[in-house]
Amino acid sequence: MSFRIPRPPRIVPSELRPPAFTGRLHDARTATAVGRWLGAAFAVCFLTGLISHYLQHPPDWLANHLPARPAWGYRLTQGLHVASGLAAIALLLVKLWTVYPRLFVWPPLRSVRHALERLSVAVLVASAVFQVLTGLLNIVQWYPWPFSFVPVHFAVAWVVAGSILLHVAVKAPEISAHWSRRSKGTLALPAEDVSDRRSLLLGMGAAVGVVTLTTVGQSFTPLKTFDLLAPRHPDHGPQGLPVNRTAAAAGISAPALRTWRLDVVGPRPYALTLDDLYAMPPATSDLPIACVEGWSVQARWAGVRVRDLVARAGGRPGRDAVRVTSLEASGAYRVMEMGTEYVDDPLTLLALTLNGQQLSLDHGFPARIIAPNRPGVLQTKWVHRLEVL
Ligand SMILES: Nc1nc2c(c(=O)[nH]1)N[C@H]1C(S)=C(S)[C@@H](COP(=O)(O)O)O[C@H]1N2
Ligand SMILES: [Mo]
Repeated sequence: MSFRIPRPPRIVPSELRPPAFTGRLHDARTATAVGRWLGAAFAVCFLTGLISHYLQHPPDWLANHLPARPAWGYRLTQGLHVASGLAAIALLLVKLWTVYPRLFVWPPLRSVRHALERLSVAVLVASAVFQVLTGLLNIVQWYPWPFSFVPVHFAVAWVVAGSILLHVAVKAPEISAHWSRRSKGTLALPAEDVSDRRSLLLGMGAAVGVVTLTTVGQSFTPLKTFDLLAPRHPDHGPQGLPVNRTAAAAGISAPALRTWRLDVVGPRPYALTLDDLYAMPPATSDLPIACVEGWSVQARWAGVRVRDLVARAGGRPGRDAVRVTSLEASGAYRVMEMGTEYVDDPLTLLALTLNGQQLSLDHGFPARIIAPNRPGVLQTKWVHRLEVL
């Protein structure tokens, strides 16, 4: 028996070079075909995100012009925001796989222009990954970071949008050359790649389809049977409706409610007991709760119109905004302001019942706000004070 000790390979600089990636589908045509879908998903996500942001945090000049209709508007746009964001995760993975060999180009920096281009791609990849990841963790309400989600997610959205625009501008010649199935002037793309590319795109479509089908039922109730992966199910919760923040989490206890009064502050302030509220002209609204985290459910609410309460305090519905305060001791959603369009809308209620039953403690007993076309975070529960502004 003879042993031969293998000699260590001689390391010369040229052997430090990364592999040449002869693997298929790392070409510009595939990157373009995948990138189009990813771009579309990010565009929908960005626009619906802006809508959500400005409905939730309107600048002063906008607050009294936000439209209360269509009543289902926020339900649709936020459902799309979360669905397109989830789809973008699958699309982004495929896109990164398609282009990753470029991470190893040699020499790594050829010129100032090349360095800038690589830097812009680094910003794009980092911000896009950050954005879909923080969004995903937000819908499961897990915040393993020291910053507050909303302002950071909003700011990074602009970074993603800007770097996509820059990327598309830099790559415009390549994108246009590879836009159609028959890439212009690139005889180099092997014919056998066509069917592989089709398979890759079909696989990508299937992945997006599965992700969407197993989550979209959280907001699109006809598909709720397939809602297996979304954090919330539209039917699971007291009174057939999910609860985001429970009374216990908000520190609302039965003793505090025993002395409950609704204070309405305005030119002619007054206070009402729950019996007084039940004695007022009742109104009913069929409206969804549409959470920023993507789930939404339609329900039947009954109570007193906010505009009637405001008018009785000497406020002018259609002219005056309202500040709503919850019994909750602390918490980001304890105080909410409502622009004139919402105050004036006949669908906007101080709700006392949900689907025909008195509100449960977790849904905001004794009284909560329900208004059309507004994020769930502004549908304040355990209301004890309305202030005409
Ligand atoms: N006072 C108060 N109201 C609140 C909240 C809160 O944390 N505090 N959470 C809001 C959020 S994020 C949503 S989505 C809705 C959910 O209402 P539900 O629990 O009745 O479904 O309540 C809103 N009202
Ligand atoms: Mo929410």
